[in-house]
Amino acid sequence: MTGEREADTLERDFQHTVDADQRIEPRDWMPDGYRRTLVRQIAQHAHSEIIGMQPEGNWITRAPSLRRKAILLAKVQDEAGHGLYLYAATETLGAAREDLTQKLLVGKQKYSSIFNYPTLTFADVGVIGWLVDGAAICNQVPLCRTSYGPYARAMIRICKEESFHQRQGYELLMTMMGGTDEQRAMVQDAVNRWWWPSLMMFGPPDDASPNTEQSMRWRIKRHTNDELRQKFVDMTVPQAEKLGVTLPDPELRWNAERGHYDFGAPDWDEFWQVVKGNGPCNAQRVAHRNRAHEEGAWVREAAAAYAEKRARGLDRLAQQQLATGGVA
Ligand code: FAQ
Repeated sequence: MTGEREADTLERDFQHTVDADQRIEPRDWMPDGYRRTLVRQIAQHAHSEIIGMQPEGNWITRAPSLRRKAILLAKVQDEAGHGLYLYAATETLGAAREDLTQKLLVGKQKYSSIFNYPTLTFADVGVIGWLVDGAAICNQVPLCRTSYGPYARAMIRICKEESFHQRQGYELLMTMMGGTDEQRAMVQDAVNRWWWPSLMMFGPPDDASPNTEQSMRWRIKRHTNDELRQKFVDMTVPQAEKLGVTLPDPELRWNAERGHYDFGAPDWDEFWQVVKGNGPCNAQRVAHRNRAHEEGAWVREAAAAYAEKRARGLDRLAQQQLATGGVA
């Protein structure tokens, strides 16, 4: 009985902290469900960054100039960095990175649906920067105020880099749109292929999103999937006009009454197929990640051997210092 009362008090205090917009830190008490939800979301996010290196990585060796190659290399490296910050955030919740990596490799944990589409031309690199990073920013800026401290702090740095990524994508597309008719057609074709998958990145509609309500109560999520999708559309339509491309949605129009753009519904059957592993590139992405993991085994072994050697050396040094009374 006392235990139950204690648990109630802990839960009430926890919710007070969250409602007061204060951060929960790793050593604070938290409900098991809160911890589980965070590990699920942050791990999926980390996996998305790591798998998300593949579609653009596909173009590094074929970038049309040294400048474009250097920019693309830096962007793809940033994505690896984001994955690492995020795995580190899950570790503060007691998750083991090896365990999460394993779950990604065997398909037990998800990553964003968007990375299961192919990158057919170099215009796709620009469109990923513009639309995919643009959608990522819309979704992730509110996460800088998410209730779990380490996740919120990781997101601040990630968002700064994502904004830069979005601008490089838009700049690339502006350059292509100022080029030949063929280049303009490549941009339009890439926009046609990436628009709907970008809208799907925000997750299912609110009435089909099982996690939103609780995640909003815990202030892990600050907005619903549909709210963020609307924000993205409102932000992107004027950018598309300036760029000179058409967004492939006949229902897209300004609604003065709502003060927002109306837009059509993505194909949710396609979304769930991709989430279930049946998208155009799911098998390829996971197979590639498994191959890279196997090929990187020697790096992990070497790093572990070095860490062990260093720890032994430090241990010896400490013993010597003890023996000499701290005089080297
Ligand atoms: N893809 O109840 P909800 C990036 C799953 S990073 C696959 O609404 P929730 C950077 C969902 O997990 C992109 N699965 O779920 C970059 C759940 O399944 P579960 C990643 C999805 O968590 C740019 C089920 O459906 N960003 O782009 C998707 O409340 C360029 C029901 O959904 C993040 O991860 C999806 N799109 O809301 C890198 C941001 N949507 O777990 C390279 C953080 C939903 O119960 C190049 N995450 N599902 O089995 C979030 O904000 C949320 O987790 C949502 C989903 C909004 C994604």
